[in-house]
Amino acid sequence: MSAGMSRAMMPLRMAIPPAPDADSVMGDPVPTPTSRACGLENEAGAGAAAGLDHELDERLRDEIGVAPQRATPRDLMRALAALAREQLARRWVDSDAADRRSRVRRVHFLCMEFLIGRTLHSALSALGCQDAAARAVQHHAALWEDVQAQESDAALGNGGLGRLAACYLEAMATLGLPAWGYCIRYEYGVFAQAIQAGQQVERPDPWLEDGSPWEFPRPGISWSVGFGGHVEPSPVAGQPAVWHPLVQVQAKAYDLVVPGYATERVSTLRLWRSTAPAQIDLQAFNRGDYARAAEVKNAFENISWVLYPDDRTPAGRELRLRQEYFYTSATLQDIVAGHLEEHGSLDQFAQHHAIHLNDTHPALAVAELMRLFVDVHGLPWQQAWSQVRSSFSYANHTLMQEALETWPVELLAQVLPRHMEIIYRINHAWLAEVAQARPGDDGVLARASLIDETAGRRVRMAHLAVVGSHHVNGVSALHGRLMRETVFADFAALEPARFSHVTNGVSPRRWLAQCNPALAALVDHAIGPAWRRDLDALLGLRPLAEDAGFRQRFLAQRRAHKVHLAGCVARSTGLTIDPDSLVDVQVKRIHEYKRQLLNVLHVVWRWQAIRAAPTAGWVPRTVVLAGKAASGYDTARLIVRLIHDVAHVVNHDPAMSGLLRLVFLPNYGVSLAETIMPAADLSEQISVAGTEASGTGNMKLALNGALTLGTEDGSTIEIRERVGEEHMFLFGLRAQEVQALRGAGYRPAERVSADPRLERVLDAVANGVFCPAEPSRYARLVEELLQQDAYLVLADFDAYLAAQARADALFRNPDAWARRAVATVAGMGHFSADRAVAEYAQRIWRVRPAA
Ligand code: 26Q
Repeated sequence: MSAGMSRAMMPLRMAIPPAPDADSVMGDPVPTPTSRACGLENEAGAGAAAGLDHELDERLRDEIGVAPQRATPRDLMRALAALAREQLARRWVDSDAADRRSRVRRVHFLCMEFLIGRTLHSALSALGCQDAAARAVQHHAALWEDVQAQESDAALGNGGLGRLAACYLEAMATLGLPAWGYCIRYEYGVFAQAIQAGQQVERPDPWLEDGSPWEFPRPGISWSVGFGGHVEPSPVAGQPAVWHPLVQVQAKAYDLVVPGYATERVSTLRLWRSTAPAQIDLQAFNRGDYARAAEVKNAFENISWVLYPDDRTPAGRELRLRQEYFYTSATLQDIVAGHLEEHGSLDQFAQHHAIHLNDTHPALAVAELMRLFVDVHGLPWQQAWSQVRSSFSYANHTLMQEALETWPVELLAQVLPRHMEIIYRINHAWLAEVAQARPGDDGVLARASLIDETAGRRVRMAHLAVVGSHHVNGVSALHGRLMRETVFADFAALEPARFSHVTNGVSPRRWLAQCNPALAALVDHAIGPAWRRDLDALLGLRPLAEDAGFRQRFLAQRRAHKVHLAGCVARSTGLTIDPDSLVDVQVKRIHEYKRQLLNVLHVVWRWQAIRAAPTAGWVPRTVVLAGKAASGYDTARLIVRLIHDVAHVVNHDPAMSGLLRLVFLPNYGVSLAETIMPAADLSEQISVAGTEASGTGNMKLALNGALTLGTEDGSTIEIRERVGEEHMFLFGLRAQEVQALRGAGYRPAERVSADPRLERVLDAVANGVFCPAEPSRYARLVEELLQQDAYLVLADFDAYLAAQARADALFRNPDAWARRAVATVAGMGHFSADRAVAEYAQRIWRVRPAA
C-alpha cells in the first residue's frame, strides 16, 4: 500500500465503541463520526482528501487501466471499490482474529434471502472517507450519484425478509457482534422487472456478470453436499446409519464483506455456490445411460443459479428443496469443522454457536446437524439433541397459510432419505413428550406432529424449526401474539416461555444517513450525529416540531428530494410529476393481502370524483406504487396491469392535470427504495389487519418523515405507540374485528349496494373503462371482490377514503403537516436494527461483542 493510501483511506483513530457491559449489548451511546466529519477530515483535513485524489488516480491507472482524466463513472466506481476493498479485507482479518482470541459465542444467521443492495457508500462511510471520495469524484467531473449508480444491487432476495437480514448483518457488525450470514450465491438474483404494454415482464439479473468488488472467493473452503441414494441401516439399533447419496454436489464459499458503522468490525456474508457433482450417477454412466447421467448432472448443477425458482411446478419445488438443503448443509459442515478446528471436541458446541433460522427455509438444519453429530461424529442421540436444541433459534416471518412450508414425505424421503429417518425419530420423541403432557388428547398429537396427515403426508417445516429450537420469535408484538394463538398455539400452550417477539428494525445508516443526506444534515445540525448509533437520540427533535424555522428547513429538504424523485420518474416512465403535490407512496411486493388493489380503487374514486366536481378544491396528489409480483402469482400480475391501465387513463385525462397522477415505478429494489423513501409525504401501510407480520417499509418511510396512512397491523401498531396516533391516519378493521367479521359471515356484495361510490368504482373496473380493447380484463378481479373479498378490500373502503380525506385536509396546511412529520421522525428511534439485534443478542442468542 502506498503512503498516499495509508493517509487517505485509513481512518486514523476511528472511534471504536467501548465493549458494552454484560447487561447491555448496545452500550452507552458513543459519540459517532458523521460521514463528513469522521476519520480522514478530522485527522488530516484537506491533505487527506488530496491523498485520496492521488490514490484514486493511481488505482485508475494501475488497476483499472485507464488514464485518470478519461475515467468514466464506471471506472471511478471500480477504483473506489478497489480502494475500499483493500481496507475492508484488513479489517476482516482483524475481526476474525478478535473472535478467535475472545472465544465468544458467535451468531450464524441462516437465511435464503439477503437483499444487500449496493455497498460502495456504506463501505466508504465505514472507512470514514465518503465525502472525500465524493469530492475526488467531482475532480473527475463526475457526479457522485452517477458513480454510485454503476454498482449493481446485490439482490439476493424478494422482499422484507431479505432486506431485514441485510440490515441485521450490518447492525451486528456495528454492535461488534461476531456474526456470519449464510445464503446461496445465486448467479441470478430476483428478476429485474420491466413493464411492456402495461404488464410485468421478468428479465434475468446477472448481477455477478462483471464480478463484485465486495466478493472474496475462498477456494480452500468447499463442502460436499449429498442428495438421494439410500441409507444403510445400522446393524445395532440406535447406532449411526450410513447414508450413500446418489450424487455429491460441491458447495464453494464466496464471502461478501459487510462493514459496520463507526467500528473496525465487519460481518461476513458467506455465499455458497454449487458446482458440478464430483461424482454423477456412476451406475447410469457405466450402464451407458448417458442421458440419465446428464439429466442428474443438470438437475444438481443448477442449484445456485437463481433465487427461488417458480414453485408452481413439481420440478421447481424440488429444486427449491435442494437449494434449502444445499446451503444449510454446507453452512453446518462449515460451522462444525470450524468448531472442531478451534475447540477440538463437540462437547460444548452450543456454548460457542447461536444458529438462527430466519424463517423455515433453512429448517432442515435441525435434521442435518443431528446427522452430522450422530452419523458423522458419533455423538449419542440424546447428547446430540440437547446440543442441537441449545444452538438453534427460529424467527417466523409470515402467518400466511400458503407461505408455511411443507414437503411431501415421499419427496423428502427420495431427496434426503437419511433426513427423513431423522425427522421421524425426532417426531417420535416429540410426540411422546406431547402425549405425556396431554394424555388422551389425540387432536393435539395430530396438530403438533411434524407430519401433517390431513392431505397426503407432508413434513411441516415450521414445526421442525420449533421443535429443534430453544426459542421462537415473531417480528412484531401483534404477530408474536397471533403466532402464539394460531399456528403455534399447541406448542405455546406446552412451553409458553419459548415464544416471544422481537419487533423488526432498520439500519439508520442506510435508511436515513445514506438515502437522505439532506435530512441527515438537518438532524446533525439540530441534535448532533449520535443518532446514527443511537437512534433514540432522535427524540431530541421533538421540541423542534414546534420551531417554525426548523419546520421550514425540514420542508425545504423534503422538496429537494421530491424534485429528485420527479427526475427519476421522468427518466423511467416519461411522466411529469409535481413536486409540490402530495406524494402518496405504496412500495412493497405486490400481494393481495397488502391490498394495492384498495389503493387503486381509491385512485379510481378520486378520478371519478374530480371529474364530477373539478373545482372542489382538490389537493394535488401523486400516487406512487412500486413492487414486483411473483412470476407465478397471476392475481398479483393482474393488479400490476390494472395499475397501469388506470394510470394510462388518469394520466391522459386533461381534467386531472395538476390534480392527480398515478405512477408505477418499475423494478423496485433496494436502490430505488433509497430514492423513494426520502420523497414520500404519505406512507401507505394498508394490509388487512393480522396479515403483515411486521413490515419494515413502514419504518423506512416514517424515519424519512412520511406520515403513515395505515391499518392497525404488524409493527404499524408499535409505530403508533411511539409516534402518537394523532400524527398518523389510521383506519379500518382491527385484527380482532377482521376475525369477528369473517366468523359472522362476511357478505361483500352488501357493501357495494350500500355505497354508491364503491358501486361506481367497481363498475368502471369491471366494465372495461380502463381497458376498452378488452373490456372483461378485470371482470374476474371484481367478481372475486363481490363473491369473496378474501382480504376485505370492500369492508375497509369507506374508512380508507375517510383517512385519505384527513390526509388531504392536513396537507392543505404545509406547516401543520411539517409539525407532524418532524414529530414522526422524532418518535422512530425504537425501530433501529441496532435495538432489534441487541434484543436478539441478549434474550435469544445470548451473545456479546468480541473484545
Ligand atoms: C415459502 C414456501 C414456498 C415458496 C416460497 C416461500 C416463501 C418465500 C418467501 C415464504 C416466505 C417468504 C418471505 C417472507 C417475507 O418476506 N416476510 C416478510 O418479512 C418481513 C421481515 O420480518 C416482515 O416485515 C414482513 O411483514 C413479512 O411479510
